[in-house]
Amino acid sequence: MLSSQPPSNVYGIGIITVIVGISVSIIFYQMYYLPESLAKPAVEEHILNPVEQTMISMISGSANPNQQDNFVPKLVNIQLGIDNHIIWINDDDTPHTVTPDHSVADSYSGPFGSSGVVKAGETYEFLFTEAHEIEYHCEPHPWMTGTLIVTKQRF
Ligand SMILES: [Cu+2]
Repeated sequence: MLSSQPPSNVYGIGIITVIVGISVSIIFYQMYYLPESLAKPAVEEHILNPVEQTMISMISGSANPNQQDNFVPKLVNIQLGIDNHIIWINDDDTPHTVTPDHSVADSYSGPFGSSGVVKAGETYEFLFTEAHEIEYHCEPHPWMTGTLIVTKQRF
């Protein structure tokens, strides 16, 4: 009778394998899958890939406090799903920043503002996925200011 059954340690190895397998699955789910799915909210495809880009130029001479224009256009109305991908381009010969007056974050794209300076000829990009009203400036040249008003698409 006994000889027809596999030795009991085969069952032991089988059970341990199953337990290890389940444990690894649970750990993977908690450490990788859950944070990934919680980190970024679901955003509609047309907001992630808007039809247009909005360009804002830091025009030549922006570092001069006597010059009236710097961020051009200064006030920008943005509609989600239309032109909510914003690109600042430094057309000046001096490094500038895009810095919010009060720190603000988009729940999909994260904190708003250039992490350092935007050098001459370089760009800073940001994708807005929710409504915001943001006043921003340039850190080294605080007279350089701009306003963004991001709203939901109007039909
Ligand atoms: Cu500046």
